[in-house]
Amino acid sequence: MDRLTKFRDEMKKNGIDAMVIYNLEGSDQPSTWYISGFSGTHSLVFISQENAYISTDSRYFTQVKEQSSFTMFPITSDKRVKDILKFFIEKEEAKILGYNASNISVKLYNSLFGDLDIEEIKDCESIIQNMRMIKDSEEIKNMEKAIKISEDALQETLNHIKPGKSETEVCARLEYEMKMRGGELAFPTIAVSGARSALCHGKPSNKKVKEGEFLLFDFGARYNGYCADITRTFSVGTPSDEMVKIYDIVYEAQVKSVQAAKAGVIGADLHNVAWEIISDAGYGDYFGHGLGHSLGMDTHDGAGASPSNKKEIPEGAVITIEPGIYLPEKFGVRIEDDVLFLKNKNKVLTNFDKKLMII
Ligand SMILES: [Mn+2]
Repeated sequence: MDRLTKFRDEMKKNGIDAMVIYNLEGSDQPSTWYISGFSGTHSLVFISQENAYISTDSRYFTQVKEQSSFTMFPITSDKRVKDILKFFIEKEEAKILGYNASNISVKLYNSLFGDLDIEEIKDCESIIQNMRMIKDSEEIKNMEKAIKISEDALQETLNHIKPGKSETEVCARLEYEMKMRGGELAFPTIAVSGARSALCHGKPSNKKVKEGEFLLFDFGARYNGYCADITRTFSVGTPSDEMVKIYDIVYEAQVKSVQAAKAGVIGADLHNVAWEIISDAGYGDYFGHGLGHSLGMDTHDGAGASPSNKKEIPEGAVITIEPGIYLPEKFGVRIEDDVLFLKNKNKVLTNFDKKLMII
């Protein structure tokens, strides 16, 4: 079944006549791209059972026709977004609308939906989120390509790391290598070393990388709309005994969690596989985040292996598995793979070696 047909089935189940997806300067670019094919940063998508429309402004008139099969209505200075939305509603006689709540600010909600001639408008973002969570083979290919770009870039970057280089420099090298291979950045790269590696989402600084420190990269390319998200922690020169000990615990937690990953597992249960190993080793207080999240057109595009997710992870989901231990003022270790959940098994999409590597 194609995406639009499936989407319309779900619209019926949710009792809506039409779905509105408004993408303002990229605010809902992934869902817009997913359902309409249009990857630009400004558009109004309107889907009813009979028709599918897309509106954009003059920056994108050529691009939208190339990318989307939806009927195009141009946004112009005398036909603003609101006028076009009213026109769609009237034309399709839509009384109950759905929209993607997370990607609309209160201000935008009021200006866009404030005085429409409709009965109801409700949050239906779960429709597209649930669909996006389950990847088809084409999507997996794009993710594998994004991962390949990322891993090749990391491999090359290792040749350029020496004590004395700053975090910013090695970060720039990694991002350059991803871009040179045709990738965009899925998110700003994390490259942190020494005590700064204990900052889970630290920003690269001008701190210089030193012998006997960890250097942690959390990074990923985006290819054709799909993201990679990988973390590797390297030892620059010989690690201390404590560094090796912590790395081994994280490594074991990561490997065991990957082994337990398969379709149907409850997100929180999978998180607990890692948490118990880390906690039994005495470091439970230093693993503060969820084990992993759904990955796709967004870096965090749905529920994953977190303590709060009591639902089963569906077949076809790609979830990151990324336990970590962060010792404040000392160092941190995280190892992250991207894992495709299948019936009774999984496929680890990342290939980069994850044993402790000394560089
Ligand atoms: Mn991640």
